[in-house]
Formats: sequence, C-alpha cells, structure tokens
Amino acid sequence: VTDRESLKREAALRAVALVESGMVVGLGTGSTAWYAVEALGARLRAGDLTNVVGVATSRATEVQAEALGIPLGPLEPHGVDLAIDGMDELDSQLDAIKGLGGALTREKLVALQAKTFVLIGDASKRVSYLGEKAPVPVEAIPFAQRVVAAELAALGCTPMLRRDEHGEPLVTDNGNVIFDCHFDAPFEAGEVARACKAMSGVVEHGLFLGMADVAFVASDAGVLELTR
Ligand code: A5P
Repeated sequence: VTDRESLKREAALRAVALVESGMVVGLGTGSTAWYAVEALGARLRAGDLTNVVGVATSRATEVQAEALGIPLGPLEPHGVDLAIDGMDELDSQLDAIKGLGGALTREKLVALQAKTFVLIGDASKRVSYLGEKAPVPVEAIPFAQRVVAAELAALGCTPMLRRDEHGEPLVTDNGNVIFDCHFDAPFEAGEVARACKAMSGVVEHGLFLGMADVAFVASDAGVLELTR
C-alpha cells in the first residue's frame, strides 16, 4: 500500500510533467500542490525548464516558490498557460470543491485565467456527488458576515465560521472570513454557486464547476488521468 503522501506526490509529478519552457504556471495551494511546486522548482534547477513564471494562489505558496527560486509574476487576463492545484472533492464530471485550505478566491482567479486547469489529488478526494464529505467554503467580507451567514443558511446548509488553531475567526490572505457550508443532503451545485455569487458581501465560493480540464488521481493502482 502506497502511503498518502507518495500518492499526492505522484499525482503532482504527472501535472508538472505538462509544464513546458516559457509557460506561465498557476501554482496551487495545499499539501498536494506543495509537491507540484517542489517538483517545478526541481525541474527549473535541473535546467530541464527555462523561462517559467509562476502565479501563486496564496501567500504560503509564494513563500515556498520564492525559496525554490521560482520567478513569480502577477495575474494577467488570460495570462496563465497551465494552472495546477489540489482539490477537496472531485466528482465524475470533474466538478470540484476547493478551499479547505482557505485559498479558494485566488485559486479560482488563477484557474479562470488558465488555458488549462489541472487538478491533482489522491483517490480519497473522489466523491459520487459534491458535498458528500466536504463542506462548501464561502469567503465573505467580515463586515457582512452575519448577513451572509443568514443568507447561506437560507440555502439549506449550516454555515460554520472557520476558526484558526487559537479559536479565532480565520483570516484569509485577502483579509476575509470563511464559512464552511455543511449540507446534509445532496444539493444542486449550480444553483448554490449562482446563489452564493449573487450575495452581496460574498467574495467567492469553493464550487469549481466546469473548470477543470484534466485531473490526475493517484491510488495504489497508479495515477488515473481523467478528462472532461
Ligand atoms: C486550498 O484552498 C484548497 O483548495 C486545496 O487545494 C485543497 O484544500 C486541497 O488540499 P490538500 O492537497 O492539502 O488536500
């Protein structure tokens, strides 16, 4: 049995193999994306790739990339060739939930500007429907949080304000809060996504629908390449 960290790494390596010299690469956030950033750094160091610029989806990824000497640039319109990121849940349509790592807003911004968006993860992330295991993270402006909580609850979920290890409301890289929205029954993801987007005070939600082009999912049987 391959341990979970090795599986994450295997999935990440498959995605990083798609990077070519001269590309602008979206660098995801989380423990699986970490392996991708590391592998990209290694390919650059080895001289196997040149002229690659990363766009980081979080402060944490920025710090990791800088330490590896990966040049970073700003997010430009349609400016990302390939974005590589982890996922919290992946269904058979390659629709995903992201944001348990708190970086959903920048992750979505980068993925939306990418020609190719690649998700990576181990097989524990696969679900038969979105919300099966994970809540839907929703980032909101702190001033709006009570209003947003009430509007989210009206969608039929229980919104839980995410807290840090000290029990304080978690503050995102953008200075906002996150509600983890727990649904106890399958929901219409497209409707929830639209409703969240329409709420004043909501910055972004973690439903990534129709966005991924490819997913590499690693299990003991090897790495599966899923396409839409
Ligand atoms: C970060 O905000 C998330 O979207 C991560 O990409 C997601 O939580 C996957 O994280 P792991 O690779 O650590 O499971």
